Amino acid sequence: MRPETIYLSLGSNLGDRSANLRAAIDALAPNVRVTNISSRYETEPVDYLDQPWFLNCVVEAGTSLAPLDLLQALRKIESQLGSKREFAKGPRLLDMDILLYGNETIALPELQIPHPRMLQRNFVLAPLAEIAPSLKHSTWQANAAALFRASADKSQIKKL
Ligand code: GSY
Repeated sequence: MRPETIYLSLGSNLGDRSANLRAAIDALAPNVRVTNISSRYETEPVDYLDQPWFLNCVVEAGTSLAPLDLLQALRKIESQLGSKREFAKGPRLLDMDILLYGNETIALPELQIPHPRMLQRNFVLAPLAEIAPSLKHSTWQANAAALFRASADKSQIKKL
């Protein structure tokens, strides 16, 4: 199977956040071949506000894993690195989400692609626009750079 280009969102707001992101990126090999990594962004929490700020980045990669196998691989990395979801939307050592899988649209109970909230989140749009400004999924009205410029999200982000 020809590798698909994928985009992943990584976030951490517990422990050594920078080391957590680095360890997660390293753990993606060999099934996920990383081709580009955005800057790290210090980001204000969204959804559940009473928690520490996150360190976020976006990774571009190639993979021959099928979407659900990729999801399983990401959940395994999260758990191997010691990340536990104490409660939904709460603090976590590591969170990895599939944003895009080629130009596919997937609507399964356990996996929706494009990620359903990605266009409402500066912590995703800013790093994505940084590494793939011209990227445009067929369901989007504009490319990543324009979507970030038009973002209605007021949460703060700082590029490091
Ligand atoms: O959805 C991923 C986990 N998460 C984040 C995040 O990664 N960054 C920011 N800024 N807020 C978040 N809220 C949740 S939940």
